[in-house]
Amino acid sequence: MIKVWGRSTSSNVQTVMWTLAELGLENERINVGGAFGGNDTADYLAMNPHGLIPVLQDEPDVTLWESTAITRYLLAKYGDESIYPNDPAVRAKGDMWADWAKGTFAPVLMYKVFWTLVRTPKADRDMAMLAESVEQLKTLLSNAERLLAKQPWISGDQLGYGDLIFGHLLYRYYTLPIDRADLPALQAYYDELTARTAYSENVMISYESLRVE
Ligand SMILES: N[C@@H](CCC(=O)N[C@@H](CS)C(=O)NCC(=O)O)C(=O)O
Repeated sequence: MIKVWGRSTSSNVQTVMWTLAELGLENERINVGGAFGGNDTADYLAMNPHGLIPVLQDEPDVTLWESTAITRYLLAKYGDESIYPNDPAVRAKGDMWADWAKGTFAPVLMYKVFWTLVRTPKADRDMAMLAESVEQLKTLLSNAERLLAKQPWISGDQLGYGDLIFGHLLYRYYTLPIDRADLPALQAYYDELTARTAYSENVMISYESLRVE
């Protein structure tokens, strides 16, 4: 059976768990990382030399780290044409937004806004950087808004790789106490995501246990 190593509160673990659920793949998740620890043992480092979560093991001998690489592996091995198109030009449309989500949007949302509001003691918060980052999110998401006004999913006509890498971040975006731009297509897209059991069960997970006051 497929095994995932990583705590459920990790957004990178959530990408993998959501993908597994969309593909209907049975799996076992082992709590590792954060308060659970266990990601600095020799056995764990043999699976991921960086000591980070998630790690995915698929029988007989596939061991992978990096959530995006894991997601692509799962889609390529177990997905069909609708979730991971064979046509390179069609696939690349979802890839572009996935790379943008991971490389441009997530660093601002996760490392600046989420980290400041949830994982930094109040006394140490850089409020000027936070305000600037919240404004930056409005600009970044207005680009996603224009796409979603034209098509139902980030990847195109069907939920795909771009959605899995971008969409899981929206739970944190919409639940953090920040000022948000009025983006109706993005809001409708998020509503569609939250109506999916695969998303609600694997992504909409409280991050209160990570909070530092
Ligand atoms: N680029 C990596 C990032 C992995 C990463 O930074 N994981 C965090 C959790 S989201 C981690 O392992 N933190 C240490 C811990 O939880 O103990 C990926 O996408 O998988």
